[in-house]
Amino acid sequence: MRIVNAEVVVTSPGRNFVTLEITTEDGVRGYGDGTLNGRELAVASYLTDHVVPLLVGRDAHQIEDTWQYLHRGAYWRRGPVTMAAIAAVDVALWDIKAQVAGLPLYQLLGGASRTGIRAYGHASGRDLPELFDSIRAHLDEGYKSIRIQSAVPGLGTIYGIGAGTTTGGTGRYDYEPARRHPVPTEEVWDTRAYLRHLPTVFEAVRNEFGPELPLLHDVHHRLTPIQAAKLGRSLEPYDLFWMEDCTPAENQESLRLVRHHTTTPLAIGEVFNSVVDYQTLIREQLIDYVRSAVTHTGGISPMRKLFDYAALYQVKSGIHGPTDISPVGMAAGLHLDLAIHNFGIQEFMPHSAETYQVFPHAYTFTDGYLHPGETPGLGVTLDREAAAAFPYEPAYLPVNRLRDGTMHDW
Ligand code: CS2
Ligand code: MG
Repeated sequence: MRIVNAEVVVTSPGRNFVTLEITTEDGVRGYGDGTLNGRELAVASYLTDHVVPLLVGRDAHQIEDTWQYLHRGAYWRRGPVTMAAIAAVDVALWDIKAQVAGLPLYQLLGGASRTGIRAYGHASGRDLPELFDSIRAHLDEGYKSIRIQSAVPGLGTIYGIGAGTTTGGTGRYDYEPARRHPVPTEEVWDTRAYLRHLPTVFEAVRNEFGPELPLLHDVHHRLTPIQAAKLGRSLEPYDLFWMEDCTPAENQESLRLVRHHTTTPLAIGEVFNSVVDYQTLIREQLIDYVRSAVTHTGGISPMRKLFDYAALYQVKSGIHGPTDISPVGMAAGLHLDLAIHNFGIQEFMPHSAETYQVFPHAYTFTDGYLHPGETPGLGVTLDREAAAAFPYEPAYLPVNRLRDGTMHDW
């Protein structure tokens, strides 16, 4: 089934997205997400200038060979731009294969291993009353697990604090980290203030909402290994579902120090691009959840291998699902979530109405559980006309500096 066309569509309904549309000689269209927040045009160019010319004429059924062709054939392997581009191709081809088979994609991945996909939502607050309101609003939306992010007294804007934390009935709060600004905005960080404040927030949340509600927190790469060990230990009384990205994990061995000092479960990997990035972390049981997104890890083909490797060590999935993963990328993750055995949890930050107008989709969120739907293929399409109404706008993620001006991890 020859590929006769492949096009890259860049659109910005509320935020920027990069989507690859592949068309076969039989008129079947498949979609793949190549969105890399704040670097979108790099992936669009990689696809348009270097990959699309290689796709036309290929057999759309040869997914694994195409993956290897783009991965090994590039000579320059891995990295966020390359892997987002390859992911867009891989997912579009899986979408096509499932459409041709007349089955929802999860059926090609081994069928359903559960009836629904447990999701977690993002609650945050500039103070406790606002945080409690945000938690209640998410519980009202049906979420059964909640990520907690809090402002830190004495610091201005920090990661994860939504401008408007009440959902207003959409299950979404308007926190979009990438700002439409000619240069990145700068935030100020103080680790000691954060380490003093966060345990008091979790104590208050447990006192207010009780011991059962699964609570998650994203440290967002900001601590040294010993600081992460200290935080993990100080949060143990509050029984977190996970503490995420507690320290930059390029140095995988640094997690040995964290693991040595705390039993708080650890989730890592949203900035990783391949199974290689996890090798020591998984083999030495240094993490409990794999946070990769399909879009940033080369697609469904390598993600299946990653989850199979993780399963050997009882490590579970925790697929990354913020709004900078498009509905196409979200759907790809949901099909995997439904099929794999070692499923843990799925992040779900709903998109805006504008985004859903551009990306009609079959997946649903009901009473705290997601489902990819039963539509053949991925179950998401791209409305080209609607997409054209939202042209690309430059946007950057913020950067972070310590009080003395030193660059720090955002
Ligand atoms: C975050 C992301 O959802 C998360 O866990 O770490 O929101 C992250 O900040 C963005 O994806 C960056 O683009
Ligand atoms: Mg994160």
